[in-house]
Amino acid sequence: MTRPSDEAAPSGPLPRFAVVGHPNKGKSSLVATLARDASVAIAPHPGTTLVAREYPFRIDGVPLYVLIDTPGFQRARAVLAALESRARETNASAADRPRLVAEFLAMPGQRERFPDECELLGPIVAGAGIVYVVDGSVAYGPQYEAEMEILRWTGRPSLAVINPISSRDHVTEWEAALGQFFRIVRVVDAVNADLQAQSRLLKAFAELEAGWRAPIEAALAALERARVGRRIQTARAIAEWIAQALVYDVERRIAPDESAELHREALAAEYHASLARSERAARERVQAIHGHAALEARADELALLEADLFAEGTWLVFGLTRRQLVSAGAAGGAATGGVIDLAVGGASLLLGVATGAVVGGVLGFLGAQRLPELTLVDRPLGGRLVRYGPARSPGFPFVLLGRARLHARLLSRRTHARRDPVEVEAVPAAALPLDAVFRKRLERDFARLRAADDAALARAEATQALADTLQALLAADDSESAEAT
Ligand SMILES: Nc1nc2c(ncn2[C@@H]2O[C@H](COP(=O)(O)OP(=O)(O)OP(=O)(O)O)[C@@H](O)[C@H]2O)c(=O)[nH]1
Ligand SMILES: [Mg+2]
Repeated sequence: MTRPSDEAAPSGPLPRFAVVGHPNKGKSSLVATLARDASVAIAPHPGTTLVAREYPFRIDGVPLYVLIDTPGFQRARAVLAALESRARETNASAADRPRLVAEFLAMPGQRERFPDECELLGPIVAGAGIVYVVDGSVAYGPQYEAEMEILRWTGRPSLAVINPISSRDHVTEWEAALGQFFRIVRVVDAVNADLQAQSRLLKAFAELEAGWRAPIEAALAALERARVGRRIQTARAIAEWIAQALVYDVERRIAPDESAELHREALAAEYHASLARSERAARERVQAIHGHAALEARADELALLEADLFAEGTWLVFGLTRRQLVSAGAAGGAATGGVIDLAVGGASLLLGVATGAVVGGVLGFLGAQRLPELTLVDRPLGGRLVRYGPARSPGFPFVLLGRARLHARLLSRRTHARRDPVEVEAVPAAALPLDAVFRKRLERDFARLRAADDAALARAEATQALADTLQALLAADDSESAEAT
């Protein structure tokens, strides 16, 4: 196990928490969420975790505490019976129980007889705190008592987490039962807990042992700093992408007598494909900022789906679900104009579904007359160019921003326990409001970027101005989502 070598790390041994319980109750999910580690093995079937494994929670490479993922109890009753008979034989008192558990684990042959119990009890006997995870959607039963009793015998500080996997139906019952074994009982959704819920749980961890308070408080502070850092980086990534897209064009040299029109189709295709690629790259950057770099493979599948939708002439319009789109064909041309006006006015944001392939669709629903123009450029030193772009529609950057903002919001809320693809579902316009102040500020930022065009310094400043606006907007989105939970 790596120990902090950095000066910023708290001194003394790191707090360690063994996450234990019955198989398939979300132990690994809780570890992945708290450690912000998407590499933790999670699967729908029991017996996924077979060995105890440490996941240090690190900020800037410095470990602040350690979570230990463990296999579920398999033979709790047999282990408890063995411990009890040993206690009777040796006339042991309650004070002897922690030692009896340690001796039990050390006895030859135990790893073969009780591999799971040895794995999960090992770290506890070695000094870890106990986090006992149960599923609040299934009924409490006495079979759990042997597990809790064994944990009590270790004498280690402990708390219980009720994870409501599919409902909260049995939470009250569990609270009554767990309250007899654990001083602290919390209800936490292991897969969907937001940062506030995670922080509350960490505060409970800090109460388990006096020496753990300071390091956990340091972890909490680091967590908040990291969140702000992610927001700054995300705003910057989106600003750079929009700055690039706003002035993007494609050019081709043509012969003096050639018609520019002949090149329209090829240039438009190149323009759309390139913009789609750069949107994809921007999304990957935002995903990496959130520690979700591995999501890209799954986004590919989505891209295919959307490319098909686009090929059929369907537009993914904000406010319509994918199913509605598929069944209804597409939003009609007339309706589209109306939606665009709303988007430009800021009353509603026009959003496609995730991934870059839809950029073509986005341009599509900006209306034909709003597509980038084809221009003929006579060059001073001779020769002619035909140019496609940049997109001058005032709605264009708002569409790009709306999509990026929704994507960023999904990522900032996404825990590392989730294994489903990112689905930028159609969200009601009201979910991503853009008030008049932000809209005006953004209009100014976009105008500045368009005016700056090739002037490097002006461009850099305008990009930073947009990043500052976006950071404030993302902060507002974050606090709004925190209030909603
Ligand atoms: N919807 C939802 N699913 C959950 C939640 N917690 C766990 N799951 C699902 O339940 C399954 C088991 O989760 P794991 O985290 O692998 O459970 P475990 O306790 O580590 O399981 P073992 O390692 O096999 O003992 C996975 O399919 C999870 O996605 C939850 O809070 N909500
Ligand atoms: Mg597991």
